[in-house]
Amino acid sequence: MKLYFTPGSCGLAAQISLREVGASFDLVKVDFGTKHTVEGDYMQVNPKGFIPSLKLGGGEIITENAVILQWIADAHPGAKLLPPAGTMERYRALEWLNYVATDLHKGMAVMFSGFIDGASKVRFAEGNLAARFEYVDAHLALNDYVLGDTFSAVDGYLYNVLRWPVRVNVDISDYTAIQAFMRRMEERPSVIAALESEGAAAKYQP
Ligand SMILES: N[C@@H](CCC(=O)N[C@@H](CS)C(=O)NCC(=O)O)C(=O)O
Repeated sequence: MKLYFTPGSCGLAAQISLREVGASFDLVKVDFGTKHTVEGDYMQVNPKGFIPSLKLGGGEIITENAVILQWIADAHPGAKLLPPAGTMERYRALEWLNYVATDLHKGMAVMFSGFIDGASKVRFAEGNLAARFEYVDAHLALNDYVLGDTFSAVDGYLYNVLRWPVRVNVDISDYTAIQAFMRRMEERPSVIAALESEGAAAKYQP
């Protein structure tokens, strides 16, 4: 199995889950600018040009973070990374996965965009993102992990995305439940190893 990723971006979530289930995988680094890897043209792997992609042993390629995370969970049911398919708990987990993928991940992507000027980004952060962080913070004030008491695939994705605000000058240091969540996540061997493999700072700095 191969995980195509770029350090510091949204491939961290899949890597955390792969490590949580004890999967054996290789990391293939994608150059954002050239869309190339050591193997050649990344567009042949994922014509959308996005990371992450997960290439399975049989050659099938899965794209889209929220789908990759579901595949990892479903292929390793013993790890209980997501509730079983068909249950109401699974739909609750999917609500969160979708929220992280759309409102948070793609919301944060606005802040990295080269097409949007600085003043617009500030307005967007204050007028849109702040409410998303407040919602997550209020939820985490009542729950150690997104789905309750135990870690799930959603947590790795949320952790991944919440490492980004500081990089775009969005201050989330006052969200105390989010800060506690980040520290909790950084105690997990999967997170420590994934950060190390990306050459990322081991600790999230608010
Ligand atoms: N819909 C995709 C989006 C993934 C995505 O936005 N990936 C970003 C990194 S976090 C990317 O590959 N950006 C490359 C680029 O914009 O050139 C998913 O949910 O997996």
